[in-house]
Amino acid sequence: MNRAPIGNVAVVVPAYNEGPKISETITELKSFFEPRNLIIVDDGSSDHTFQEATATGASVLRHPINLGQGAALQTGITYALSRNDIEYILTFDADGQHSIESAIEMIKEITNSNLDIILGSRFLEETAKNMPNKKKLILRLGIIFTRIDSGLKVTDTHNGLRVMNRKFAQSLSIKHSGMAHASEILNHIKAVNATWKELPAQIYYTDYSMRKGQSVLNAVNILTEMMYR
Ligand SMILES: Nc1nc2c(ncn2[C@@H]2O[C@H](COP(=O)(O)OP(=O)(O)OP(=O)(O)O)[C@@H](O)[C@H]2O)c(=O)[nH]1
Ligand SMILES: [Mg+2]
Repeated sequence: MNRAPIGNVAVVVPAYNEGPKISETITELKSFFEPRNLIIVDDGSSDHTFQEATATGASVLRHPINLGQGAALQTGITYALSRNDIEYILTFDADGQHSIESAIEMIKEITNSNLDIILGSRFLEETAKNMPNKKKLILRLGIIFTRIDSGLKVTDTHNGLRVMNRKFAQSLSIKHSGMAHASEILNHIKAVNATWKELPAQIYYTDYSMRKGQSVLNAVNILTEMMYR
């Protein structure tokens, strides 16, 4: 794979208490992106996430208190848009679950098309490694709800791997500070009639990500947050 730095893409990485993993995630991203284009948003972590991220030379922003993944993404996107050289924004999780190879494919596709946004999907192909069955079931229910709610025929929901062009990012203003922002983005695609597609996203379920990740109870919270917005 070509490892020349990709100049006009900013990578927004929301990070909350990812001290054990953040350095590794950024180091991998640095093989493909210039460090200044890696925008890490430390979401009020109480561990050493900020120090670890800063030591890598990436651009690190910090929320003084924990605001949630949606708020962290919006902070990163706003900062990326303040840079005139940025044409595309990739969102990429800090916890090591996302695959750079999938992200690069998505970037290639968006730069060679006139799509506004490309969404990573765990279900387009079987690309979710070791996903627990309980999680699969919850996500399947979430997808049905999301299809009805957004009117988009998506095959996945609440997947943090996506790439958008500048125009779409400028039109977006994430209001849901927590995890329901993913549905908000889909609703926004519909609202502004954006051009979109999904591409397969390899997602790794590791002991670390599962210890830290979203619980089943939180899936119910997200649904409730979406219904009463
Ligand atoms: N849980 C959580 N994550 C946050 C927050 N702010 C930023 N993040 C980051 O958002 C990314 C996704 O969070 P996860 O909790 O792993 O959510 P997920 O990947 O959708 O869910 P899992 O598949 O269960 O891991 C990670 O990089 C987190 O560090 C927050 O307030 N809470
Ligand atoms: Mg995760």
